[in-house]
Order: sequence, then C-alpha cells, then structure tokens
Amino acid sequence: MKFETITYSVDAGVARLVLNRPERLNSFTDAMHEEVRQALTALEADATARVLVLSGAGRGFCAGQDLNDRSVASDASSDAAPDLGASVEKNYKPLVLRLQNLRMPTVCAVNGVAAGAGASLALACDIVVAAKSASFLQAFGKIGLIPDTGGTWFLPQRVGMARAMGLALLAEKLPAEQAAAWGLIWTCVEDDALSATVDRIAAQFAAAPTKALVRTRQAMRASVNNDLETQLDLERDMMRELGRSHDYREGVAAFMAKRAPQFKGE
Ligand code: T3D
Repeated sequence: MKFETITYSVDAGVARLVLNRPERLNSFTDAMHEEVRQALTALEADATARVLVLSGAGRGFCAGQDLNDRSVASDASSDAAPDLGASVEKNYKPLVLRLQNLRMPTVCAVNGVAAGAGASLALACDIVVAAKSASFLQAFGKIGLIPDTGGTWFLPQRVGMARAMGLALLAEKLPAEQAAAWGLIWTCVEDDALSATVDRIAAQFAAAPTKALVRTRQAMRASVNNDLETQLDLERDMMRELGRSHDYREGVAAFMAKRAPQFKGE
C-alpha cells in the first residue's frame, strides 16, 4: 500500500508499520492518523499476518501530536481553540484500543525518543524493545496537558504510583535503560542490535500459536480488575477454548514426535 506519512508492509507473517515523518520526529498529524487507521484495517483483514512491528523512521520514535497543528489562538476560549477531547476520541483512544484488541501480538521498536502520545503508543504494544539511546518523555506536563493515549493507565501499572507520578509531573526524559530496569518496557539493547532483536522476536511470533498469545494478553490485562477466583474462571474458559484449537493439537503432537511444531495461528 502507498502512504505519505507511514510505510506498511507484510512479509513472512510479519507486518511492519513505520511512522515516517522523521523531520518532525514522527509526530502525529490528522493525515498520519488516517493512514495508520487504513494500515490497521488492512492488517486486520490480512490472514497471513501473525505479528505487528511498530517503529519510527529516523532518529526518533514518535513525538506525539504534531504541535504545528495546535497553534492555539491567544484566547483559549475562542472558537479557534482546538477541541482536544474530540481529537482524543477520534484518533488516540481508538488507536490504543485497536492495538490492544489486535488478533496478533504487537512489538514496538523504540529507535529514539518517544514523547507525549508517542510514549503511550509504545506502551500500548505487547512487547517494547528500545535502543539504548532512546528515551521516554511524558511531555504533556510541559504544555499543560495530562498523559493521554493511556498514559495514566499504563504508567502506574508498569512502574508503580510513585514513579508514574514522578515521570508525569516532572516530565523528565527516562533513558531506555532505566525504563527497562523499572519494568516499563521489556528490554533495552545496544542501538546497533535493535533491528536484529526485534526481527528475532517478530520471527518467533510469526511462527507461534497466535491465538494462545492473544488470549494470554487478554488474561493478563483482565487480571487488573479481577479477583483470583474470577481470574481462575477466565483461565478455565480460555484453556477449554485453546484445548480444542489446531495449534494445541499440533504442539502436543510435535512434542511427542520430537519435531518442531508447525503452528497455524488457529
Ligand atoms: O492535540 C491533541 O490532539 C491531543 C493529544 C495530544 C497528545 C500529545 O502527544 S501532546 C504532546 C505533544 N508532544 C510534545 O509536546 C513533544 C514536543 N517535542 C519535544 O519536546 C522534543 O522535540 C523532543 C523532546 C521530543 C525531542 O527533542 P530534540 O531536541 O531531540 O529534537 P527537537 O529539535 O526538539 O525536534 C526536532 C524537530 O522536530 C524540530 O523541528 P525543527 O526545529 O528541526 O524544524 C521540532 O520542532 C520537531 N518536533 C518535535 N516534536 C514535535 C515537532 N514538531 C511538531 N510537533 C511535535 N510534537
């Protein structure tokens, strides 16, 4: 597919969506939101895709909303003032929900700074791998906003309230290495190892029992609101479903035959 602000491709089960406005650190315009929506629609319809890899072109991952589109009138109460709630409702909220509900695992390669909604977008992915020179910045506080795109949900859950509060209120860059040490992301690797690390994970997911990975994601997330008994019930129901799947039968058959499994994602 041909896009102006992103690139999108699928090869060997791996879908790659690259935010591609490097001169603006891949910040989001309405056009980019629209193209991301189109790419995700294509991805959802593509039976060959088993994993989504999200990354940014150039030296940054994503600097959140393009603030050139937010040159606010001096009188904030004037009709010219943008309705950020409408922007969140139309663009950022559905983007997070779509990623979280995707029928395949998502991997984010954070190649450089991830700021504002860009940081939250990375955290909306299942696995986040960051280059050592990358960083995470809750830039919102610096321009009079709150961490959106799920920031106020992801941060306290991943790093605890004290660190979440510090990150959001002080709006200081969190280096990737510290982000990994705090449990905000899966791992941090040397800059020149980022592509190979992400490719390895993507290849593993492209050959994995996809449905089981997706149910795992759902169960993990549901645990936040469930008591133990409810969670045990959920696990029972998912085990019942997966026990009837092709990939479970294949996994057991491959184990017994001492061969590599051929999962179909079904
Ligand atoms: O509005 C809504 O719809 C509601 C939703 C909002 C969600 C949000 O994301 S709000 C938060 C918006 N993002 C920010 O506030 C981050 C702004 N950017 C920065 O603070 C810094 O650029 C960084 C810390 C991310 C990186 O700093 P640095 O020194 O590495 O790079 P730089 O020189 O600041 O940026 C490079 C270029 O990208 C520069 O342009 P220039 O001078 O070379 O022509 C800069 O203006 C541009 N750029 C970076 N971020 C944005 C941007 N241009 C527009 N919008 C940006 N967000």
